[in-house]
Amino acid sequence: MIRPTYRIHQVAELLGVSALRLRTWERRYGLVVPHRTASGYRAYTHEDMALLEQVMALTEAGTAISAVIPLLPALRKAMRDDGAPQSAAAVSARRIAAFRAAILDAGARSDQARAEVALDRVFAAMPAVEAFEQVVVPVQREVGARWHDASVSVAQEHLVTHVVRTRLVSRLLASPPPRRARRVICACLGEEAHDIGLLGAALRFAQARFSVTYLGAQTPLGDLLAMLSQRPPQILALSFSRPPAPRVLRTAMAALARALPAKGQIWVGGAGVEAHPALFRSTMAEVVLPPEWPSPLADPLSAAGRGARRARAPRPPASRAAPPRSR
Ligand code: B12
Repeated sequence: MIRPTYRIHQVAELLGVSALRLRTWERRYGLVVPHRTASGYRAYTHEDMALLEQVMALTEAGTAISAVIPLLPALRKAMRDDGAPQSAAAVSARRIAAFRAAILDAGARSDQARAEVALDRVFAAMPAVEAFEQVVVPVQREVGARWHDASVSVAQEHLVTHVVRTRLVSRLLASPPPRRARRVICACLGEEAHDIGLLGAALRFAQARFSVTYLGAQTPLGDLLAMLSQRPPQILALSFSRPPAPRVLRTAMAALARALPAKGQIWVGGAGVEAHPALFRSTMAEVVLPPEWPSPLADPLSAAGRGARRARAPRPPASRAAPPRSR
């Protein structure tokens, strides 16, 4: 198996620590002595990076590096015992900022390999849903802002979005198997080409042990209606970066609601919904405004655990109207 390794400048960038400090720690304390390539470059492994991350968390919390050294054997043992990614709460704000900066920098340099390394580090460090919320969403929005002021080209935006998208799709494929017959169809209607937010929602549904049918961008309304009749889901999840014209939206949503089974629900999210919640509520859809995620998306990891013990149909919060049920 080929094990990916990182050069010292990549480690420095990803962890938000200078290369000089890494060399000093290595020379003075023998703290992470990486392998060397045939040409003599330092080649850090995932394990080296993980250990350095732990060390940095301690030094950032105020522990002197000399006091961290005696802890190294225990840190190494803890890493062997528990290889699972930490929660975002355990990853410092500084590291999260460094992750975001590394991806944006890779985009600015048009360096796809670098963007891939940076995103792989993010998903190795945090559970997928948290990596999405803490890193992917702000990065995509920043790319949009830079694209808007012309400091990022469309090609560079495509590069970052492609790398992000492939990672999200692979996380979706690696989700735990669905536990019960709860199915969600995720789609963007009509001309809507933005599907990264939808992928994030799909990840949440998958973590909550839904069976996810992911259709992605630009799904024709007629085809979606046909699919709903052919294989009805419990939830239809739609993402809108902008709202369609109100009349078009209401007509489409009414047709979709009629095509769903009696207890079916339509959940809508995306920047277009966040900007015009009243319009979407008037269609009787369940409006999702992060960070207020309705159950079971609020905490997909614990929802997965609960799902194993007892079946419970997802419900919109009591204050919100359910979608129309009549045909
Ligand atoms: C990448 C991108 C593209 C890519 C999309 C590729 C893809 N596969 O997604 C491409 C190149 C196709 C594209 C095209 C266009 N884009 Co564009 N794009 C972006 C960009 C940079 C990032 C989008 C993104 O990934 N956002 C991050 C996601 C994760 O955020 P989010 O959708 O808000 O999701 C959050 C929540 O809303 C929620 N959520 C989202 N969906 C759902 C669904 C459900 C069910 C739930 C529960 C939750 C949920 O989850 C997330 C948080 O947890 C944005 C910038 C931005 N600010 O977003 C511009 C942006 C959205 N694009 C914009 C524009 C103008 C366009 C174009 C019109 C450009 C053009 N002239 O052609 C076209 C329109 C294409 C079309 N027909 O839709 C504008 C929109 C302005 C507006 N509101 O009108 C933006 C804001 C850029 C800008 N600063 O001006 N774009």
